[in-house]
Amino acid sequence: MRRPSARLSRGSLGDQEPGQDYRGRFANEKDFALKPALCVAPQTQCYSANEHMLVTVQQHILQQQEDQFPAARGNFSSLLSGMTLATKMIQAKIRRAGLADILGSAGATNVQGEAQQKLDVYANQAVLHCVGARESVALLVSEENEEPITIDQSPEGKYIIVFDPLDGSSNIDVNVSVGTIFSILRRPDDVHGESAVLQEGWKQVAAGYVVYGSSTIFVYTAGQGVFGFTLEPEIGAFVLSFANMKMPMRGNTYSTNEAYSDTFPDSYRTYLNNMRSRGYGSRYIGSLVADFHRILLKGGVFLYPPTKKNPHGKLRLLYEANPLAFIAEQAGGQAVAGSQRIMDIKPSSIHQRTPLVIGSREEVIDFHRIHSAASVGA
Ligand code: AFP
Repeated sequence: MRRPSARLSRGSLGDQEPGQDYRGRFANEKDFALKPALCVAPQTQCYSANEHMLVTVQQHILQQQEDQFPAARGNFSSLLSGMTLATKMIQAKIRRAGLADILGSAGATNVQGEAQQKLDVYANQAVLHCVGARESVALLVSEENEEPITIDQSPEGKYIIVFDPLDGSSNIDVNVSVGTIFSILRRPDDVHGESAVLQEGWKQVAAGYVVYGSSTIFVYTAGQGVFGFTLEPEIGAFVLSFANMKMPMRGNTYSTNEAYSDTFPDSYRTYLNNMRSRGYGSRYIGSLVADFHRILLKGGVFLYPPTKKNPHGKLRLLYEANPLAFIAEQAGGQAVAGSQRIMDIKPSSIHQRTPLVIGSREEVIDFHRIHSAASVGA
């Protein structure tokens, strides 16, 4: 793939990424100090879009990196800017669903054996096009492609982008929120192809998602807190709307496909019964990004357990569970697969599935306690 020169101005993050010291830690409570103009709050702070004080996602990333990595070359921020461009293209198509011929099946199945929607195909092409052309990309891994796509095998190819271009796509035809999820990894020296991608989640350099809902929101972490930006349609830019996002320690809802609960392992059923007996409500959209976004803002827990149909869980470790786990932990929450922290799982294949329990810290601790007791008793 031919790439244009994409070097950004001095001061953005390039060779140096945010700290990668996530090994063995459940929650990273580090606070991140931004310049006063961005006004960090200990709790998630909502910004109303004030035209005199707009902070775009690009400005925000550059400002973060200027403070932390003054010698950086801009490669990393260029990657994130490629993602925001792709997601703006995707959202523009989604907003025209029903007007243009973009609803329905594309007539093929993807590597997961799932029917590809026309918008799945478009979203995949948009990300491949916008991110693949950026300098420093070594490999791209998409839910929609069986094999990793090699872009640059030279030492200049430093980053691996793993993504689900359109999560929840079976919901598009009925006008329900969908999303894009991505994770950025550093390619280990002299390692190429699939083995370069098979890294534990704690090695992620950055992760994020976009939820195409009543508004379009971009949420990302580069290991220094979680920040949310709302697409301002008038100017076509993502504008800072949630600074230093923190997930509430508890919520009052759980999110799972209860239709499968008869086939959940006992510990998951015990945990659900426990929550019901404490008066919890249920909310399930069936679009992971949308379900997660609600939990990030309001607290609670999302569960996709092993089921009879999917004994290893349904969700994908590398481009669904890991990026959301990174964001959850950065926001003070947690994410596990049974008794194992999601970000400690060593992947064995790029499309590997995993069970997932993710959400507020206290909720996941409750689950973990019940699950561990059941394992000991078994
Ligand atoms: P689709 O992309 O095929 O709609 O799948 C969405 C998804 O991967 C994830 O976004 C949901 O949380 C989960 O599947 C829903 O699965 P169930 O339909 O089995 O509840």
